[in-house]
Amino acid sequence: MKELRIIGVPSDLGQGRRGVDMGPSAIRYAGLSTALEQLGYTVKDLGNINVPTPEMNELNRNSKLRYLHEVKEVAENLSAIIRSVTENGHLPIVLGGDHSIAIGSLAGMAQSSQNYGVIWFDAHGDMNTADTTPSGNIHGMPLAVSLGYGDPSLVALGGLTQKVQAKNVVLVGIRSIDSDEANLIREAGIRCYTMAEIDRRGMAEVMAEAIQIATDGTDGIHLSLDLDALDPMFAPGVGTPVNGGVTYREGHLAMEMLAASGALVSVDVVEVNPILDDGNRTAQMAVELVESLFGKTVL
Ligand code: HAR
Ligand code: MN
Ligand code: MN
Ligand code: MN
Repeated sequence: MKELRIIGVPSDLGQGRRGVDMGPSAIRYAGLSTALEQLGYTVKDLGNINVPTPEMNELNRNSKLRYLHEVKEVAENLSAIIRSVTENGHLPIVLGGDHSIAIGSLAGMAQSSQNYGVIWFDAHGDMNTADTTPSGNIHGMPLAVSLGYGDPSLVALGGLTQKVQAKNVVLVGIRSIDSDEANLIREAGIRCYTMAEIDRRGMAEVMAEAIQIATDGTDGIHLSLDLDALDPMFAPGVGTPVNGGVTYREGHLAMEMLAASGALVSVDVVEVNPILDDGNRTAQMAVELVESLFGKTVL
């Protein structure tokens, strides 16, 4: 089995509420490395990449896309690390930070000439562009950027303008989409499994299809796991909670099915905000989900 590499990206530049920069610490504190070692993996934690804090007053917080320049630099740095991790044959686990960091994860995976699909596990579509964003927050845009839509400097990051093919991308857990964002999801042609569809068909059927789509003609799956996909009952420590989310067992079932697929090539764990949490529950939930993702079973 592949060795695992943990990379922390303490960014809160892509969204509006402070504290998500402490996500990597909270997830480490919840015991991520030890849990993975107990499953038999060799794990190396590469530490955090350097991220400017919003208090640094030379930052251009007034651009239409908030902290555009800094978000781009962070994504560039992350993409280079991802690339070296995968080229050494290891599997990257990226700890956020807000979801804007996935721009760097997907750019890094694309640069290492990996032909991969994406499962975007989220309450939100993250398919806004500069034209459709209601907030200017880049964490609402990373999937659009990775598909080639939006700010040209973000889209161009890492050379290739498209980091993944729309036909291999699925959204799972969706229940909050802005109206113009919905148009782009349709136009791009990505499969969107809303909570309503999960309710009706069940998570098992939905994930079986999602894995099929993400592996069709690819070498593996990148999972971008936004903790706000989970119902706030199980993951209260996130900046943009939305009721009616994925339950504890549905979340684990999804991760267990991904583990069984053997197709996982990389993962982001994002949007954990310990300041908004109840104790460290959301980071603990993240660690438990990652355990299932890497093969933890009862027997
Ligand atoms: N759609 C809204 C926006 O673009 C809210 C996005 C919230 N995003 C996340 N990531 N928490 O999924 O501003
Ligand atoms: Mn600079
Ligand atoms: Mn997200
Ligand atoms: Mn979200």
